[in-house]
Amino acid sequence: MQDLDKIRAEALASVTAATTPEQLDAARVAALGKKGTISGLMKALGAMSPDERKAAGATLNAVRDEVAAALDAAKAVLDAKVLDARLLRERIDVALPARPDAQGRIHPISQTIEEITAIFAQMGFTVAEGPDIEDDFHNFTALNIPPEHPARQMHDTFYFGERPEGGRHLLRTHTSPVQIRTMLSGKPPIRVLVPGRTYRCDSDMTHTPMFHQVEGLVIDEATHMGHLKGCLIEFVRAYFEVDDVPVRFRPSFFPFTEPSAEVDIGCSREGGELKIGPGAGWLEILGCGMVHPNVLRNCGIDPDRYQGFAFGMGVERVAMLKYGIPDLRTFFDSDLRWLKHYGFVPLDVPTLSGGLTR
Ligand code: 2U9
Repeated sequence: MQDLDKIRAEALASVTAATTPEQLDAARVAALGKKGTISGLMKALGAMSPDERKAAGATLNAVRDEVAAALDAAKAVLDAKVLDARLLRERIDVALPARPDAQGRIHPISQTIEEITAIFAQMGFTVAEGPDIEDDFHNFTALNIPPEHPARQMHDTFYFGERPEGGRHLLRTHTSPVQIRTMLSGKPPIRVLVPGRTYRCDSDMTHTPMFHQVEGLVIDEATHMGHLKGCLIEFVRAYFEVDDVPVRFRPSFFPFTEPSAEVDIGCSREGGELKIGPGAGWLEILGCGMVHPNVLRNCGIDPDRYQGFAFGMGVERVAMLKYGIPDLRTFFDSDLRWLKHYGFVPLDVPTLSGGLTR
């Protein structure tokens, strides 16, 4: 028992001396671990007579419990210390402004899509998205653009290689395949807005191989050209934030709409500065029309019961007009100075009530 007193004293001393979780763990292993001092005495009990073992065993158990309790108490104290130090180290001032040195801005393309979406959401449209890689059916055939139609050449399509089962995938040349998918998978009434990337093999001052479109589609039993005009006039006023902006619908042609129109808005160019609103000039900003009966039929919708309208616009174009961005290609230069000039502060999300542009 001389031994036990010494072992007990040493174990308790090393528990008291431990100032880190690692030292405390070492003290635990040294006393209570498999090869620890107290565990060693426990093993020795086996060699004793039953009476000796009973007495020594009780004392030994008491010492083991005492050391274990001391270890637990010291661990609680050390854990609390470690936590305090960590909380102090990781302290943040929640009253500070968010990321004061943030370099990035919301890209004008993202901002413009948000603004357009906010306006049409107010009118009851929901947003639909689809794949960038499409097939011939969804990008052309279903849209009343048959195989030899000149529109296929006009679209300057990026094609992938021939598939073993025939046919080639392509990068969608407009977001219209998403409306096709919407009509194929659901039933009217339909009111969807489709923003997204589109691709055409074309690159010059006014074209980039990748650009963005927002298209819309409305299908119901009694939807007519008056709804189309009202909807787009309302959009133009809200988007350009000009109440008296003149809007004109000019007859046009698209294979997927009949009749079709292009939408111009009024502008003035006084002193070389372009201003949207009443004036002598016109700017084309949208294409639209009543959905062609063939397109409805291709999507399993009965054109004798349903009709609807569709429209499409280039996001870069309407962003350039609204924000006075002169050069299309700068959108995709990833130039931080450009982004600081034309970009938008994060968290200033456009809403119709809070203002589109702040
Ligand atoms: C379906 C049926 C009809 C979408 C439309 C236009 C007119 C249009 C251009 C604007 C500038 C493309 O980015 S741009 O070059 N778009 O003029 N888009 S009607 O018509 C549809 C779409 C889907 C099922």
